[in-house]
Amino acid sequence: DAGVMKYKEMGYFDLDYEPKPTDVLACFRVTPQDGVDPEEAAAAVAGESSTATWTVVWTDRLTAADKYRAKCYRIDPVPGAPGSWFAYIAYDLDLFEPGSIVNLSASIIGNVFGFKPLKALRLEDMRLPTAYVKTFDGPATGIVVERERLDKFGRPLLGATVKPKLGLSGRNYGRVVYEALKGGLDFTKDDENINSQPFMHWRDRFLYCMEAVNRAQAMTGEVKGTYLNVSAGTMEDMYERAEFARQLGSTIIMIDLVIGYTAIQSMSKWARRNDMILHLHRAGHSTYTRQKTHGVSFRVIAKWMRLAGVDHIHAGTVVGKLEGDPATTRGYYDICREPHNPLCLEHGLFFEQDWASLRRMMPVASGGIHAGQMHQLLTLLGEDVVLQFGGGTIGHPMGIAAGAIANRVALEAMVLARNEGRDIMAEGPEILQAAARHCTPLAQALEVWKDVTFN
Ligand code: CAP
Ligand code: MG
Repeated sequence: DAGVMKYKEMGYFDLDYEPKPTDVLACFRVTPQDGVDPEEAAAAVAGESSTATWTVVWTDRLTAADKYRAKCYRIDPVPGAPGSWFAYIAYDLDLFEPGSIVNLSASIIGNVFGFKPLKALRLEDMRLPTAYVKTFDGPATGIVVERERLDKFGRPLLGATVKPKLGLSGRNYGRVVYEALKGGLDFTKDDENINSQPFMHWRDRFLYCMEAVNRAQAMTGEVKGTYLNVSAGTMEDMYERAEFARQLGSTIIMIDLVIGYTAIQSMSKWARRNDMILHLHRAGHSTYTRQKTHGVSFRVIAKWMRLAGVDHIHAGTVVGKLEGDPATTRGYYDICREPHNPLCLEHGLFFEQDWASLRRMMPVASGGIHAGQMHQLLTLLGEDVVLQFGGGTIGHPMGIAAGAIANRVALEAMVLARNEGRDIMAEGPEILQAAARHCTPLAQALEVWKDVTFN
């Protein structure tokens, strides 16, 4: 019954409160049930995500309640969406255990999303104060060191997810990796649901993949990598797999978001100790990031992951098969790559955020992209990004190596044109066609996928 809510009266709503530089700030999109006062609903969100229960408790007076209570300090109607409000809430730093995403998330998204007086609730963004950011190590490797280890500069990196997703045996899987790397890709990658199934034990996959990496390196004289997915049912299994990848000389390992925040932080610490690049596939995120009125924005997940310390993170493509508009995606990329994010509502950034020297994450663009989109990808996503073509490499009519050649030539032609000062967005198709006159695999790729757009 909404009538019993007295969160405002209990001090969880204070428009005069000025957030301290050390406060953790959150912006929620609140959609109250019909008849519920929006200010009361916003105060309830502050209450439930900090100290409150549904009634005053006797022990309240045994705490510094004024300090521990979160406060809704600002509330604005959501433009163009009657019935929804952006509620800004401040939390004292003392409410959070240092260096623990699990503790942060247990507070901020722990109970409050199921609260009856709310029709829907979405965590839009957070400001993490420097004092809190500094309790995390951040990415183990970061963009600068990754480029140095790979000896690759001045262009996006190229990758491919091995397809079909499931069912290849270890030996055939290794063949795909070899062909793709030999053709010109920098990386190949396990898919999110490749672990240790009956058709391919993880140890076989690692052995065949690393054999492919070593042969491709010898063949091309370039550093190559393959993201070995170490995600597993227990930490013990994950450490064992990561350790084996290290022994085989892999530069990079992969984890899935679904392993959970604690496991991600543990793997990040392992990666830091072992000089390993850590790739994160955001498997599962759309279950709670996609709806505009309910859930958690991916920008919040990206911020948490930079704290937790992954080096690569899937962050969208704009032009591919998966949901994502240009302005919002730009916001995600800025969270990954910038030392400091100014407030920018157009890109969905509700707060200024300083990263306090935490290393930068390499965003990964993946999902339904192909060589014919190279000008769009470079223009929209910039240079510090991994462009990953799964179907767009392995689906090439002349084979996997041809698919890789097509992507590498398209990329290099585009970077060259950009460096010559040409407007690649406008002239992109022309630049690709010109390059394709000297590269049959590219000509074939442009022809087969010419009509493939997902917009
Ligand atoms: C891409 C992919 C990736 C998604 C993840 C897939 O394959 O392997 O999992 O791109 O999405 O299974 O769809 P293709 P996101 O290159 O063949 O499309 O990066 O947005 O998290
Ligand atoms: Mg996949």
